[in-house]
Amino acid sequence: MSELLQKAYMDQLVKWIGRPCHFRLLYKISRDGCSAQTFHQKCDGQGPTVTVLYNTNNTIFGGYLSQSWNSDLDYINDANAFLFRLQYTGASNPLKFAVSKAASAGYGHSSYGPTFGGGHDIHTFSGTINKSGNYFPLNGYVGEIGNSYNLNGQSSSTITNDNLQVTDLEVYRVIDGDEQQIQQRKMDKPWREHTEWTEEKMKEIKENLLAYKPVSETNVTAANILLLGQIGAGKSSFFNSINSIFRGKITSKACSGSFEHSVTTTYRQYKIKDHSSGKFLNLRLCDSRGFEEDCALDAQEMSFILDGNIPDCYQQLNPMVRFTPKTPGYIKNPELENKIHCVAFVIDGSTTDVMSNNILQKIKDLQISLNQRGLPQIVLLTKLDKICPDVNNDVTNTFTSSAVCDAVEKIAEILGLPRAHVLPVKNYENESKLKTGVSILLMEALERCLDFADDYIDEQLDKKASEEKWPQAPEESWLLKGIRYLFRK
Ligand SMILES: Nc1nc2c(ncn2[C@@H]2O[C@H](COP(=O)(O)OP(=O)(O)OP(=O)(O)O)[C@@H](O)[C@H]2O)c(=O)[nH]1
Ligand SMILES: [Mg+2]
Repeated sequence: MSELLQKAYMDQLVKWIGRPCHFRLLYKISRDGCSAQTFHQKCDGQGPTVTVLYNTNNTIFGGYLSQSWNSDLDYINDANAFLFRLQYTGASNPLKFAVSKAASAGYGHSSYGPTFGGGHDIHTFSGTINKSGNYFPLNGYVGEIGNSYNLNGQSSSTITNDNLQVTDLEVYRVIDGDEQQIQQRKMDKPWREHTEWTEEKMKEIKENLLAYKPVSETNVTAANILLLGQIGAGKSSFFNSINSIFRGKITSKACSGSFEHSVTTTYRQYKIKDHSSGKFLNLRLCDSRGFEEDCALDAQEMSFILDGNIPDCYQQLNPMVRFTPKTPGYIKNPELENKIHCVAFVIDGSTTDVMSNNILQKIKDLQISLNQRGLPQIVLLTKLDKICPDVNNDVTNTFTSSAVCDAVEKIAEILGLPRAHVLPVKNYENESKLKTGVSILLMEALERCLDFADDYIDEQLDKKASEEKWPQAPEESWLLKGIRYLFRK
């Protein structure tokens, strides 16, 4: 994703606003599309906001309103509003322009993007603007700047270069309080019940996992859990972390890291071996290529993975080369044993605020085919340590951290899943030794995946039993179909 306001500029805005506050991104045209409708959907009624424009001269400017945006076709009265310039033609050059006519500080119009001042001082755009090359040619104007704001000797050209070709436009909600303090805010009561964080508890969960067998009355020997999500979200690290726990030391069997393209290029159905007993757990963690911003998901390939047609170790090297029934290794008649039994979306908890629409759409499209198959979905919310400094110090603070609670609620809402389906985890990534708390959180998440997988396997058995009891009507012959067609009303 392109621009995101630099910390130094955020600090400058906090100084101008004049009270401890921080920012949460509400709307970003490069992510959400440039349309007045979307702007109002995301920003109306959200309280104080900062609007930031980044033009192709490398100038950053915008405006602050302490009152909410609305679509009332009326001016917004705001004595605290101001316009600002943060950077001019590539160089940091911050200036604040206080409102001079508070009664017309902003203008709320359902067909307009963010608009400041009577006249208007800054009218960003109206309707919908399509991207042209690497910028959005906004159809508003900045030539009237100075009508409702005091320009202190500056002009539209020294504030904006008279240029409304922007690489991005962002609107941030201004939230009272210092971010660090808010992130560290401890809740009086845990937001989710959690038992103990003891060594005994860890052993107990480990034993439960070792004793796990998929629901009886099937020939399914292992539950298949598919890890899906954006590149770099921590899919391979989740497998490595679980593997480390049963290995008794930190290992990194699956390649992990941060690159522009997915580090994982081979579809793997990893088994996990408990090194103290030499036994394998009755589950497979299926690790796959990460979703990429500019690369379409191959729906057919995904169906093959879900339905168990794709073998272990299939190279997903080139997303342009499709897997077909002719590809060597294709499993023609997969059994329930080969199918995926639970899907775990692995989502980087530190990016829930800036997840692109593109990636979200990919997940939502996928959810449709998962729902059609009745496949249970879970979210493994990773990188908790990056969401909350307290959790970074000690993961046993996870369930009293308001920042983690917010992230869980947010992702549950975005994906339309119950909050209980979102499981916060911290992968082993920087540790040299196993830690009780980290392992408990990871293993509890795995236990939940297995519960869900069991539900699915059970449901498939029920379905099969009722199909055997009530066989489906045989397919109508073409002759009958033809007769029915001829005599239809
Ligand atoms: N701080 C922190 N970093 C993590 C966590 N989980 C994973 N990482 C780091 O995030 C980066 C990406 O992790 P991977 O496990 O390779 O991510 P992936 O989802 O498998 O990515 P692709 O295979 O590229 O699709 C690595 O540098 C990991 O060390 C976590 O819980 N906390
Ligand atoms: Mg990976």
